[in-house]
Amino acid sequence: MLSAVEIKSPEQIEKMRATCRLAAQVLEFIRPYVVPGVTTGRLDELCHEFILDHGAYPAPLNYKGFPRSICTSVNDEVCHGIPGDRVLREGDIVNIDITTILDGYHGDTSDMFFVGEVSDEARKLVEVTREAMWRGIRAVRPGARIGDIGAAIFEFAHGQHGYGVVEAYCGHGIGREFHMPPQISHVGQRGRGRRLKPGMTFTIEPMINVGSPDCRVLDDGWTAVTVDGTLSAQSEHTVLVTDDGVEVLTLRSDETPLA
Ligand code: EYL
Ligand code: CO
Ligand code: CO
Repeated sequence: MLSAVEIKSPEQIEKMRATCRLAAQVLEFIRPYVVPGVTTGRLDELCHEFILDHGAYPAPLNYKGFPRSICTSVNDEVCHGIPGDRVLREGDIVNIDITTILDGYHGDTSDMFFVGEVSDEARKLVEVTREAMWRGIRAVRPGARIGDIGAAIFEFAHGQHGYGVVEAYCGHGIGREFHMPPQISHVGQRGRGRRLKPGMTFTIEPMINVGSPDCRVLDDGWTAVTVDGTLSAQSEHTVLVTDDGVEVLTLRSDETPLA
């Protein structure tokens, strides 16, 4: 049976706005540090400190045993890359995924970063991935269905660009818990799934591969990579269903909302 999706009260929504604003600020803060020669472990330390300095806690740390405070997923890594001694090199692309806990509420957002100059293939993948996420976000409004989100993402990323859309990992409801109902597939079918209602909060976080959509988990037990070694990209926002559409709770100042 499908478990209920929580409808946030106005007070809860204010707390979601605050934690999501902080998560967005972490991504803005870390950008200048993502340069050739930095280690993913250093990026983790910097984000960890920034989050604690703002009175919050990093949700991934010890979540199901995850050993670090952020996820850093490089090149063919799809998600859940563990920060460590890996040195970022010119031409790499890296996803940095931040989840804050502030006043008991979670805010979850990620984006791609270019390390120096990157290939045209990498740049195009990242641009299509961001636009796929925005198309999913623009499908959110009261009365729409969850399947409409993944349909918009899939039709653009696979239908128009031929990329693989990862099915193994989904967006998720979020609030007092990191992961709550509903699951948001990025390969949805229009008109399917439950209806969206004002006060729902969830993430949209498509992972898009140049080649096959299939993933495998490395021997470290966490890092998901593409089975065929092709590049993968992801971007993620936490959103609120409003009375007349959608509010992007993790929106950054460098982004154009819903253009
Ligand atoms: C930790 C737990 C296996 C995250 C998300 C960090 C990794 C691998 C078990 C989902 C699931 C982030 O929503 C997420 N990111 O947007 N696990 C996650 N972990 C982890
Ligand atoms: Co995330
Ligand atoms: Co998430």
